[in-house]
Amino acid sequence: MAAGTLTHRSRLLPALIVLLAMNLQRAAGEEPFTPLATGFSGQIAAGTALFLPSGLTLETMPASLALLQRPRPSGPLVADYPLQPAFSRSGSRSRVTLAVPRGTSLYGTGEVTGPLLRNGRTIALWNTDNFQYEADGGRRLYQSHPWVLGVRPDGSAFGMIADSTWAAELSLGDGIVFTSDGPPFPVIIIDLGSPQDVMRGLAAMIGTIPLPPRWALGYQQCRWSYHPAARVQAIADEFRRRRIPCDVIWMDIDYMDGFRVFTFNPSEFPDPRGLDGYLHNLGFKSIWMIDPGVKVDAGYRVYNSGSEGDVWVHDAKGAPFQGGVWPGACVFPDFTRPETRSWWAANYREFMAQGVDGVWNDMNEPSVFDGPDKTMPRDNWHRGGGVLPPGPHAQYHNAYGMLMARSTREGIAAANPAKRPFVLTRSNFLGGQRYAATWTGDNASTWDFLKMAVPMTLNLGLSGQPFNGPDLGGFAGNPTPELWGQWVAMGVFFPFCRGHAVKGSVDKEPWAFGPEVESAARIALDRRYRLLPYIYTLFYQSSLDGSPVMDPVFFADIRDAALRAEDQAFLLGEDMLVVPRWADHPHLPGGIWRSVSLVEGDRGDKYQVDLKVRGGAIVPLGRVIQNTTEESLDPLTLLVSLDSRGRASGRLFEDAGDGYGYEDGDYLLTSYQAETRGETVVVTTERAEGRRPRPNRTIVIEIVTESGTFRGSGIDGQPIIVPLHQVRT
Ligand code: NBV
Repeated sequence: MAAGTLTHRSRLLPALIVLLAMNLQRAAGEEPFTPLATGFSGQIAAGTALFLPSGLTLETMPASLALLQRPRPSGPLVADYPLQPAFSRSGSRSRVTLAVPRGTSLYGTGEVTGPLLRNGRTIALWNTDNFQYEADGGRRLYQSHPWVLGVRPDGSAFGMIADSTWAAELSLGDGIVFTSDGPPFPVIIIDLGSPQDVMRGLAAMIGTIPLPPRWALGYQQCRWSYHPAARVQAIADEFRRRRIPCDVIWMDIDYMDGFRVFTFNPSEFPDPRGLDGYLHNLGFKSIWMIDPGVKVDAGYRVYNSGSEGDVWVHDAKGAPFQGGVWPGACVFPDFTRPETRSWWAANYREFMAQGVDGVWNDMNEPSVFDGPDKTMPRDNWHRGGGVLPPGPHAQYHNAYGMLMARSTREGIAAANPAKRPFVLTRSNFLGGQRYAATWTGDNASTWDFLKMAVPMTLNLGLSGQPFNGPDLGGFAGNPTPELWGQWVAMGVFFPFCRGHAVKGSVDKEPWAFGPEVESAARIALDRRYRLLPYIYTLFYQSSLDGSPVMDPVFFADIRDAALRAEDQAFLLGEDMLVVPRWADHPHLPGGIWRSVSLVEGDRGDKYQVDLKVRGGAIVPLGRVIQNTTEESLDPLTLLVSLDSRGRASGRLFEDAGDGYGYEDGDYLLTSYQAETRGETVVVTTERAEGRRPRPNRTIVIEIVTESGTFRGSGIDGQPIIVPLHQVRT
């Protein structure tokens, strides 16, 4: 059904759907939901509408944690706005139902197990520490994104935000049904021309990722845990000795003194500053874990200073809630309170002064070993403050990790004001990409988890969180060399690229599986490092407008129905198509896509994905480097794949890689263009933005064609002419 057809029915449909839903509930013996009229609707941006159920007004609507700012309607809703949510209520539960045109493909809904296409799926929004995604059949994981993207058969698209942090269920049967355990909530609908437009529309509402430091796009090596400090050094040395690129080594919980956050184990990590210095000298960054649970210990300064200000979440009786985590009995910062957030942020000052480069917030669902359902009781009490009202844990549970990540980010930004903060959080909420990147928690070293990682990462990207990825190789269990090899070959094309391993498992570093897999890992990582200029440009774009970094294949042709469910292959930006070796009859987009080689040996290696470049694209490549502190852009390589008219274009963003100079113009964004003229291709600089001087460097041109690769070179900024009949490989 086309959007236009729906318009005529838009007044009737919501009522019909509510009636249908009521009948279904009666049959299931549930208390029926009764309709709640729409009290307000108005336009807040082009194609974007705000709907409030009766009882809420623009003045009384609750402050939003997801949205960048309080929506201010610019006018009434256009008369033929095609989508009309229907509100209803049952006791203390509230619901919104949105009819979707027949044939609509649904996506998003955050961090989810199962396929890319979400039609027919139901998930719970209740952030859960879910080891191997076993609890509740994987229907709820560590994060909540009350957001659905819909793509109609004609490629036009829309999305719906149900703006509530309360425990909820999101069901995508015939339509979209979001049922919250809390009071009625605002709904925002974004109806625009394409899914890409809708993603930009979502970003206009919830913000984008801040531009990460460039090093955060490199490969990262983790394990629970590398300890003592000498082991960390040995791992770092090994990467450099074997010439396997890596930018970050991670410190998991065992570096702490008895799992007390903001402390270092005096015998195993007596000199964290020295260790960080050692890593920095080798071109590594260090990331250290901080959990939310603070050990109840009268001799511990963090516990004492927190208790002085009573920064903790309270139980239903008004006393600081205590629950067991790694250190034993813990109290938990109440991040809804501005005072708590500043106290928490201040703890990072001394911590970061040890040379720490980034922070990893784990266990922040929050995970409480001895609590109900492994978290806090729902009637625990958050005191709020500022724009956030006080409320029970059932209201703030899903936002706990996001508020923690926000406070962490503020803390490390204040400690190192000249650097871009890097925070990784396990738990988060819609809009939380403003504060932290994420990984998809405790997956396992199995083929199923490897395959599931693709749709999971894609759907998170389609929910406003582009900077994410799984534990490469799988966290729990022991992978076979074959599995680990496949995982790294694919994983180097994920936005966040980190290998990790559970305590007690076999070694999972790139060299741990024998020479064949080590060589495959080196080739795969060399491919990522060559692509970093392209990937960094994608992140820059994402930081501007919310475009995902890793895209579903259907983004290449939004009208091709065959692509809508493809979730083995994926796109990295618009120009690169990644087809994993294990992909079984993937549906690939039409048009010109040419397989390319980025490093020696990648074409013949049995693990490497088939990497294709779109006809019409110019992809900037750097040199193979061991880490991002090395200069990689001289020579700069432009990989040119001509379209059917013999043309191509592409962009490169470059800047200092850290800090905020780029906000004042210290960057260079170059658009390169290639055009066929007779028997030659001429590559020119079409446009440049930013006031960073153009480096005096060599450009190597590689024109990939069906009959081989033609090469040429020249000086950046000057036209380069490549004959199409000479040197080719
Ligand atoms: O801190 C230990 C682990 C960590 O390695 C993992 O990445 C987190 O998801 N952490 C969970 C706590 C224990 C997991 C069983």
